[in-house]
Amino acid sequence: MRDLFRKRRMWRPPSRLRDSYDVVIVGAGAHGLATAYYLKQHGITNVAVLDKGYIGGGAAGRNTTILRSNYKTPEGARFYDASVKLYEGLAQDLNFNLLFSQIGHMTLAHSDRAMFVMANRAEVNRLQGIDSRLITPEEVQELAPAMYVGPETTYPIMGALYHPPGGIIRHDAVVWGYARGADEGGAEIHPGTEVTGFEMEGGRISAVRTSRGRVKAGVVLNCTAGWSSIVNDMAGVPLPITTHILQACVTEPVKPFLDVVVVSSQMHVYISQSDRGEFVMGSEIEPWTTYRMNGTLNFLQDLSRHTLELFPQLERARLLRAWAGLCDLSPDYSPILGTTAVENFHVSAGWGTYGFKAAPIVGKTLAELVATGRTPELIAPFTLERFYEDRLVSELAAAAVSH
Ligand code: PYC
Repeated sequence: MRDLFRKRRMWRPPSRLRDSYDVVIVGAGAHGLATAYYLKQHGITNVAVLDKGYIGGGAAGRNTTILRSNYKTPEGARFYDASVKLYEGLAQDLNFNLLFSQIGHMTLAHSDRAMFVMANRAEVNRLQGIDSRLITPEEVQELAPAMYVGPETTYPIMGALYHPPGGIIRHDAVVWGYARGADEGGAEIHPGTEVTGFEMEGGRISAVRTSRGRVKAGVVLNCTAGWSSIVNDMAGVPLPITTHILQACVTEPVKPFLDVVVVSSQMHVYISQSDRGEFVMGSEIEPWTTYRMNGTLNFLQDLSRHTLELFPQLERARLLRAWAGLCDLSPDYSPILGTTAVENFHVSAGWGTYGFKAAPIVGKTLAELVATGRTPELIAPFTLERFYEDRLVSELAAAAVSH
C-alpha cells in the first residue's frame, strides 16, 4: 500500500540530504523550482531545492495568479514579456495542464493624470512589441459588460490600458508542474529543511547549514521571496528590501460574468473570475513592515466596498477565504536578480507584488547564469550593484495597484 502511494506521487519523496550538491537552491517556490527545472537543460542535475516549509507554501501559493507584461520601463516590459511567452508554452513543456486563460488585462484610468501614465506605458510596451493600448470607456464596457461604469461611481472611468496577452493561470499547477519537471530532471526537493546559516571560505559559500545537517555547495541561490533579506544576511550580503504583507480573498463560485482581469489603482483593487467561478480579489500592500501573515478587517471592508462599486451583483456573494503573503519590496519596485559580492551566491529577490509572473524567466535566466557564469542580458539591469551605481529601474507606476 505504501509503495503504491509513493509510486503515484508527482515527485520522489524526500530522501536523505547528500553531503554535497553542485547547486543548492534555497526556496521551493515557483522561482526555485523553475530554476532547478531549467538547470537540467544545461546538464546540471546534482541539485537540491531546500525549503523550510512545503512546496509552493510562500508567495507562489499566495498570489492572485495574474500574468502580464505591460510594465513601465523598457527593461521591465522586455523581461516580463519573455516570461509571458514562456508561460504560453509552459503547459506543453511541462506536460501539465496549467489552466492558462489569456483573457486580457485592463487597468482602469479615473483621471487625466492616469490616462497620461497609461498612454506612456502603452507606448513603452508597443516599442517592445507588446500588445498594449489605451481604450475608451465604451471599449471598457464591451470587454466587461457586467461591470458598472455609470454616473454613480466614485471614480468615473475615463479609459483603460488594455493588454490582451495578460490573464490568469492556475498558480499551484505551475508550482507542481515545475516540481515534477525538476524531479524528473534529477533535482532533489527537500521540504521541511530550513537553512540556518552558510559556511564561508575565501569569499565563497563552502557549505549550507540546515536543520537536517550540513551540505557542501558549488553554487547557492536564494529564491526565498519574502524571506530573502534574512537568507541574504546569512551570506553577509544585505539587501535593500522591506517586507510587507499583501492580502487577497476569494468569493464562493458564481455564474461566469467576468472575462477579463480588471485593475483599478485608484480603487486599490484587482479582480478576476477563476475558471471555477470564484471572484479572486486583491488590494495594495500594507504600509507596515512585518513577517506576520495576519489578515485585517480593514482590508476586507475597503476591498469589498470598491469591488461592489464595480460589481454590485456580488452584494450577496460570500467570501470563502482570505489570505496574506509576504512581499519583498525593493526601493525601485524592480527585482534584484543575479550575482552578488559572494562569488557563488546568486539571488532572486525584490519582487514586491510581481514575483509569480516572473517565475519562468527567472528560472531560465538564473539557470543560464549558473551554467555559463555570465549574466544574461535580459537580467543585467536588475543586479544588486545598481543600488551602488545609481542605475535604478523605477517601476513605481506599473504596479497593479498603488504601492
Ligand atoms: O502587478 O499584476 C500585478 C499584481 C497583481 C497582484 C498583485 N500585483
